[in-house]
Amino acid sequence: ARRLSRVPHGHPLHGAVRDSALVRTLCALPAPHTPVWFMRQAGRSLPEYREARRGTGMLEACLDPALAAEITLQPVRRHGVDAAIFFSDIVVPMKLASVDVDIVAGRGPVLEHPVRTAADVAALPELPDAALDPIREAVSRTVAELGETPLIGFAGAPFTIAAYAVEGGPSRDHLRPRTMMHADPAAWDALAQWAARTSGAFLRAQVEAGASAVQLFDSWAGSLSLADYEQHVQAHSAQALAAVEDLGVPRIHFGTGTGELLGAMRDAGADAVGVDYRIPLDVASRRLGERTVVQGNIDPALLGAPRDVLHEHARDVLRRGRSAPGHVVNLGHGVPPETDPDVLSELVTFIHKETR
Ligand code: 1CP
Repeated sequence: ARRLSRVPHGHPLHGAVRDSALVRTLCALPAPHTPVWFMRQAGRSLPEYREARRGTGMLEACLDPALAAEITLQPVRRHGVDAAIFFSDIVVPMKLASVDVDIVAGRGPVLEHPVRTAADVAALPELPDAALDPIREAVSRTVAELGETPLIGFAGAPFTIAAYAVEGGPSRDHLRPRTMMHADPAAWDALAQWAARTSGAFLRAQVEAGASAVQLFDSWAGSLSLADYEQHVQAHSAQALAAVEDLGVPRIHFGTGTGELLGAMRDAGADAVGVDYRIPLDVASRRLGERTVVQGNIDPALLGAPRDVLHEHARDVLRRGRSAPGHVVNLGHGVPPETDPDVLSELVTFIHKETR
């Protein structure tokens, strides 16, 4: 809570958003109910999203401030979640830096020229500050509509960004970036530093324009050993998170398969750590210690189970979450595209009823 005093004058976090369940919980303060939001809540599971996106490419949609704001607001209106997450993508700052990246429907981010050598890394373009203007405008428009509901800004962590840059697209084991760390550590460091600067600037633009919390997504960090994480990744993630430290907003750090990395992810500079569905929250909280808030970790697979089975699972998640100094309910990973939106709305009501 002390950190909140650093939030700039005029920022929405000084108003009603400060008393929201999300912000209070992230600050380990008592809240009126347990807050809930869903990773990938803005996206393919909503018919109004598919309608809004019709005929518009993914990156084009991200760079259209009115459309990005509308898509960000859709799940808040429909589900009554306790936070909006800004509609964008982890590769948007790369695109704004003029890297040849596209998001291919049904596949994900693809680079025309993968970044494989020290020379490729040295040739990466810097992100000009003015290129972030469409992001600032989309965030301002969103926050103006959200009122008391906080907006979470986000960025990709350096390893996850580098995983796409080096592979040139989605991959399973992220072998190429993990090889680069050992084969050419200097090139790896330069690439991770570039990613940290670029993601850091993207985070900062969102907070300055009105986001009241941030989440750093290191979705693929779980493919790393703890030793590799500590030696080749942690300092770069810390640098990305440090880009918003002076702005005082709470910071969430998330990855999947990161049971062994939780303490190291906390130490990169997070107030809250996102936990996937593979380890129970009480176990995660024991690893994280008494000062770190946890976020998670309803198994997305259970969204397709009968309601009483989902409710029993959600009760168990709530029970285990009580061992942490604060608990933000989320899924263990993103909303599956085929999810029935009514299941999400009903789950929000259930979490609020159980915890009020
Ligand atoms: O609702 C929200 O969560 C906000 C929007 C959002 C966020 C936070 C999108 C929209 N992408 C992201 C982050 C993101 N992008 C992550 C981290 C979160 C996670 O682990 O899920 C990652 C890994 C990406 C990369 C990416 N972009 C993928 C994954 C590919 C892979 O390696 O498996 C995909 C499919 C995309 C495209 C994308 N981003 C977002 C949407 C709605 C889509 C689908 C676009 C479409 O085809 O219509």
